[in-house]
Amino acid sequence: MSELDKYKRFTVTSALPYANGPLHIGHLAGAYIPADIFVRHMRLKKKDIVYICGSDEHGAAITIKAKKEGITPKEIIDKYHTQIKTSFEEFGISFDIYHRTSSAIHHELSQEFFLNLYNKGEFIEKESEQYYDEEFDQFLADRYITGTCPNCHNEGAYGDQCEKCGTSLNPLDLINPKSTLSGKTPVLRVTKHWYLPLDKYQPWLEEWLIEGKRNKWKTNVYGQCSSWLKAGLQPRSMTRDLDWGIDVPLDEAKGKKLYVWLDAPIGYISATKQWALDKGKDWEQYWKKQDNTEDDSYLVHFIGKDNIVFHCITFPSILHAHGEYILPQNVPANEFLNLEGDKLSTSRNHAVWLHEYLEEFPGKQDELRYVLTSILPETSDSEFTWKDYQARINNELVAILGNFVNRVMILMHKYYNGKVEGSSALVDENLNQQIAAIYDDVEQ
Ligand code: B3M
Ligand code: ZN
Repeated sequence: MSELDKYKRFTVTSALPYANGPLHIGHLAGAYIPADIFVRHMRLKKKDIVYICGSDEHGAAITIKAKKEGITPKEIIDKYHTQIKTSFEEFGISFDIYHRTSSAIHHELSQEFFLNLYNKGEFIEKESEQYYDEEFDQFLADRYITGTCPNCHNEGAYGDQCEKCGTSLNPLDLINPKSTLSGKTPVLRVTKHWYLPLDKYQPWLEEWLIEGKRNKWKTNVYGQCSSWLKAGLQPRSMTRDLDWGIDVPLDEAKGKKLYVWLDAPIGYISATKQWALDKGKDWEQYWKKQDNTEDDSYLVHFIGKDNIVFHCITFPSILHAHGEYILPQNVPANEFLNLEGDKLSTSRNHAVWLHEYLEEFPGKQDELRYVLTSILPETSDSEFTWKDYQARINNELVAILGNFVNRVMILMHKYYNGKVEGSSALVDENLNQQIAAIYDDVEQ
């Protein structure tokens, strides 16, 4: 028995990967294998469960990649959505639906959420000065501006972060800023945006999260959330001056798009809607509060540690402000997986790419799943090496598991005509109890 057994339904999500590049082993170990294990376990227990994922197809992550490859954002998302979906299928990640945020059903639901909060007067409307590229005639998203880091003087810092010293930045903090579009120095122009008042939700977050999740959430997740709340939350802009994304559904916001982190988590809900339409189910049972009773659906988000703030603070605040939705019961974020002594890195091509693994080790998906499961970075960063991969497969899968199965088969054939019959009544009672206890341990 686990404490989860009291819930009627389970809504399980894995982070929506950006459709701007292939997947690597770090993705699998962070948010997909752990969720898939949980979901398969709950399905074996005959639970009512839905496992949701899809491609995140908006934001500067997509437009920057399109510019790099010299094709349109639409071509980028179509290309990588297909590749990512295939990799997940090949590795047996058993989503009930793998959806996409470019779909009409998702655009509509995201706009509905924005309007719900707008009509309640939740947003703060604010004009501020932001960098503008006069040659390209557009405002510059944080990632479109580079300059010198005021902290460590690295010359290639981005508008939102210096990757060298890790400091989180504002574009206006950069010394000698340059547009990555034209290479020129951008100018400041006034623009209007709609901000989510996270400071206003802070007292509620202290109660729901800091009080309510103490000793319930993983310490790495709880610790990060506490330090943000301790530092004090600030309003966060939910709109952007971008030409790719979901339109802000207001006349006065022509040409503006929803901030990608407003729409992406809503992608979990729109994907559930699509799944329910396809399967004749009621999506609201998996997402909305039912009859004012205690939550009877258990919502859990599997993510990597870089997404904690959005899943533990921003998205719950949006759901809370909306009012009709359940909140995540748990957000078991994993730390990072390193490769051969170094951080996984897309830009330096330091990764084991899933599509390449599938070509070079055909039919060996379970071997990789086994090794990654053994080293999941659940409490701290962990390390993948090919030597360890080889040793775990040879010594554990082949020698221990293979040998165990082989012996059982031999004894079964020798003494029981190759059939497993009878019942646990034939087994020593003490041994039966030990077996049951192991099952509980494993479940915990
Ligand atoms: N696409 C960020 C990432 O891939 C983002 C996650 C969205 S989950 C709603 O790390
Ligand atoms: Zn720096």
